Amino acid sequence: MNRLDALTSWDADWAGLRVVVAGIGLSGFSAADTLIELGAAVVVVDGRDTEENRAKADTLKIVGAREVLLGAEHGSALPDVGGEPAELVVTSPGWSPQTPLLAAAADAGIPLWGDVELAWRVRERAGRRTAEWLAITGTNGKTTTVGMAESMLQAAGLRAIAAGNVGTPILDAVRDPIGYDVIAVELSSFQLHWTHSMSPLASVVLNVAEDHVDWHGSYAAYLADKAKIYERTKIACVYNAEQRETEEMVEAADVVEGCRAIGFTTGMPAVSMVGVVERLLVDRAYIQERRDSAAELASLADLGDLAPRHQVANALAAAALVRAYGVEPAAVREGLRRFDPGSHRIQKVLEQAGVLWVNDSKATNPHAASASLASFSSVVWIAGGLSKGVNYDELIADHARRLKAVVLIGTDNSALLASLRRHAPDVPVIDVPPEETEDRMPTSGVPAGESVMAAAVEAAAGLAADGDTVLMAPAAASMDQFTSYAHRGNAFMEAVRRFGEGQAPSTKEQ
Ligand code: UMA
Repeated sequence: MNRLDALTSWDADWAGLRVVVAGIGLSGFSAADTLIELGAAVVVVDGRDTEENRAKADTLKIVGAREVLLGAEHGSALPDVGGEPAELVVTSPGWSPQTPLLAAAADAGIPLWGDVELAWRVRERAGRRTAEWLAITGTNGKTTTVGMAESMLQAAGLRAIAAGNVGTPILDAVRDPIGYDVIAVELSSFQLHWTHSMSPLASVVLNVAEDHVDWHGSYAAYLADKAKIYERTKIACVYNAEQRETEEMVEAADVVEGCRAIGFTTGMPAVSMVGVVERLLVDRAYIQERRDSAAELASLADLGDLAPRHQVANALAAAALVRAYGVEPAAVREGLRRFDPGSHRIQKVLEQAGVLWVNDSKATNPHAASASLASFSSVVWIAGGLSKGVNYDELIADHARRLKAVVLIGTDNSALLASLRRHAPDVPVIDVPPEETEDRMPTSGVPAGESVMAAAVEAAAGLAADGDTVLMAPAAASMDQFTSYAHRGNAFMEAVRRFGEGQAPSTKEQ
């Protein structure tokens, strides 16, 4: 038997296991720290030798890391651990399988896990409660749905937390000294790629659309990684009844015997689904009399005044997951009422001179941008960024009629521009030049996103008139000019506020 096969609890024999941890970001740091605590021999590698990474490296060395290797030169080969070959590599999700170090490990037959695999294996620990996992993935809506599930679980009086891709590394949740009853785990396709033995209580793929093609190599490979979430599910595989691909994933999954397929729909639910009837969110899945009745969970009003359709879908998916754990309808409603959708998602920033300014920095792919473009009729659209190899034709063709003008940001917006030329040739496009950003990034290490966004807002202001919406929903990731989508959203909101203040006196005079 392989030594790793026996490593299925915190109390297993991890001592001396030779592990290379790839990455010293959020997940890499938590993985290295955990493995050191378990007594493993750990070498950490990160391609960036920054002040922040050096500080983290010092901490890990103090607690007992064998070595921390920082700098681009270390990413190309797999290091030994204490002069001997590694027995395991634990990688951060951002590292693509093609990265030379990971490819070398795969070639040498060394097992590759992500932090989620490690977390799953150490979640049982003598004397501590073991949390059940509700696993959530999807191209869009993951963060909202884990937040809603967390809120519902807490409203039911359970000790629960949202963790994983949402921001709190899953290993931090698993190592919590008090422990949790349930963890709502947000999983990206990257994390799922490196997860092999997880067996969640319930799981969901909210929706699928093209994203992260560059990392996975193809859309089919991306879908295959998403589908892994359903494997070994114990109670409920939740699928999107309006997207057949997700149901097919459930059908193909190897689940624990007795596990059910539960659909969610924003329309009338069939048996074994949750859905909407006369403005009520209802359950026809978990009640005994589901053949001929439905239980009320909440009303659309509990989601706030203007909940768009995808938000209703997310609420239903979250409800289907927590109901699998046995959460009562009253807690589903209370959880939705308490839930704060957070910022950067179709967030109103300013309404001035008849122009509505909206921040949807969270729209990091065409699917998400499509949902927000669909909410407005005449749009000055701020878009562009890291496109991740996706195709924009469908998005532009679907929404060309709403576009009054487009302001492009991003260091390479050629894909977006080409689609605009093909499907919206009459829509004026203003390109915010990236040069200023490129000048400043390498030297200062701080993206000059603020100046790019200020220029974009200024350009949009010149194009928008009474009745228009200026929508910043980039359909691309942010990391070419910003540190994160939150940074991009904050830069937009700040620029809009400054613009609004500048305009305010003249507006009043009119
Ligand atoms: N690095 C390299 N070489 C590489 C890639 C990265 O050395 O080829 C190093 C970087 O220098 C950095 C570290 O690896 O120091 C970063 O690792 P990472 O990119 O995997 O990021 P973490 O800080 O570990 O954060 C990750 C998730 N990031 C990604 O998947 C890109 C976070 O999701 C998550 O919150 C966190 O783990 C905790 O679980 C963020 C994200 O953008 C929000 N996710 C993507 C998305 O939602 O679309 C998938």
